[in-house]
Amino acid sequence: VIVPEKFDITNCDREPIHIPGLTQPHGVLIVLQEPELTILQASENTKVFFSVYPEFFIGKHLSHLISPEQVSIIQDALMQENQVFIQLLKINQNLLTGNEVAHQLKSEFFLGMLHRSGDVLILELEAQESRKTSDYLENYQFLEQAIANIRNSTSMAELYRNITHELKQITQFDRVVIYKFEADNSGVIIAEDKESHLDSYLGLHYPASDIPVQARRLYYQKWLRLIPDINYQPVRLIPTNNPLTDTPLDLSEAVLRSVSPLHIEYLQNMGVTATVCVSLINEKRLWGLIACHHYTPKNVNYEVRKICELIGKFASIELLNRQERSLHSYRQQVKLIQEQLRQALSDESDYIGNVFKRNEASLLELVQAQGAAILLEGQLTLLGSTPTPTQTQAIVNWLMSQNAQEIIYTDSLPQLYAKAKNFKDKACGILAISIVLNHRSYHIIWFRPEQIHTVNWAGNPNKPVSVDSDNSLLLSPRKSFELWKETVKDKSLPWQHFEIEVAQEMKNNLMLAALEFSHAALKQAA
Ligand code: BLA
Repeated sequence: VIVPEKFDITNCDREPIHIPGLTQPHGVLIVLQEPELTILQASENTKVFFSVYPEFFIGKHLSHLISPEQVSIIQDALMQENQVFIQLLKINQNLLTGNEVAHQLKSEFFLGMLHRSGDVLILELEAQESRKTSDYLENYQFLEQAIANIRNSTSMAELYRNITHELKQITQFDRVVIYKFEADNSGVIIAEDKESHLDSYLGLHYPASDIPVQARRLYYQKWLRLIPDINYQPVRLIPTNNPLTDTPLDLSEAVLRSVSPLHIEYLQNMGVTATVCVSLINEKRLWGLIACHHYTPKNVNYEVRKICELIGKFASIELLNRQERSLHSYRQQVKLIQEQLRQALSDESDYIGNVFKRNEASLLELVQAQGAAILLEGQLTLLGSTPTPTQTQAIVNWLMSQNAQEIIYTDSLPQLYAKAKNFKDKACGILAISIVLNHRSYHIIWFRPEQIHTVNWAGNPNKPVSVDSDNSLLLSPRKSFELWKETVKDKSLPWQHFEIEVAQEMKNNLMLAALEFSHAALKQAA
């Protein structure tokens, strides 16, 4: 007997969330074998929706459940694409005569959604109030306006705000946030639209473990997830495994996939009752999520979900475009600054340290540093937020003892050089270029503070939930925040690849400065 693995806070990245063997109860899931359309499995709640137990029709043809006309609609749909929207499936009333009658049906009309999973076909049915479909034109107009608003945003901040605003408008949820993944897969809330009585989450950070790796992988594949009521009773699949292969059913693409209980507990601790989450995908990576929260049960229908998904897809493209544009303009800006510095250095007759001092903002901006030190033959110039001169000199000595490579950078100086713990609020990350010319050394060192000191506490991380007993809150934003603080301890924001390239280029300028400097010194000596 294989004892199933229990998943908790220590091993949640191993939970196979794509094969829970369970569904959410707000619809019916039916597994079909192609091409005959024999029913292989079904969610147990067919009893609730159709007044029949799955055992009654498993192994039989789909036409035992729905009318032959509807079966042929499905067959036609299968000729076209994997994911097809089928309207208004009507349950075959013949099935019910004799035992329970038609008025026992939870609904007469269903929306059918089809997709393939491995070798089987999954048909998901959602009860509809009527035969009426939604107003196409109204949806189209909303979408057109939403896309225009997103597109016309004049800054990144406005773009993020507009995305949350549009999702809030269409879902009517209490809170919508954008959760952006950092390079280390931790996350930060960078935009929010919410009901005014709610506390803000803006600026809050969470560790990578809050959205484990297999979940991130799944969300890269599937654009939207939905939990209309987190206090749901999961529904079993009958039978649990595909009877032909005895393998679990992959529900990655299923709307009704039952969600990890660990995530449910987290949402409970946050006080959230319903969620919709849309992925933001940046070329080859899950860039972020648009997370919508509601504090009472709330479902969103197929059309709204499709609109959310489309906004997510459009926003993803827009984000990518703008990122490329801003990288491009950063590169232009860097070129300009480099040129200015070069000019200034070659024109100046006075001490070069002063040149850098006059151009302090430019020098720091080059690599997004908070401070810098320039050391030319023992003369030290400090710019912005830096350690003391003595501490800086000690860093330089340490750098020189490192067999002075061309360029040294780290986002955790305290790990390499223990004394840095004392000034990590100024210099936790360093990026250093050094030149040794005629036995003299020249250095530029950029500093970044420990990350925790750069966080802008717009929200209150100590109070996102009102419950106070700590044990029950192992899975909660507060614990997460503590964990995140641990993971970024002794760390600055990492140096980006292109920033290191910029430093490399700056080395040429430093070389120029060093040459000038030694010429001037020679002249003075003569
Ligand atoms: C999933 N966790 C998620 C998701 C979010 C968060 C947004 C994705 C849900 C979706 O797309 O449908 C986390 N939600 C947050 C955070 C905020 C928020 C940080 O609103 C802040 C405002 N979660 C944990 C821990 C574990 C964990 C410690 O915090 C594991 C021990 C697990 N989270 C976990 C799992 C999933 C998840 C397994 C996947 C749920 C699923 O799709 O089945």
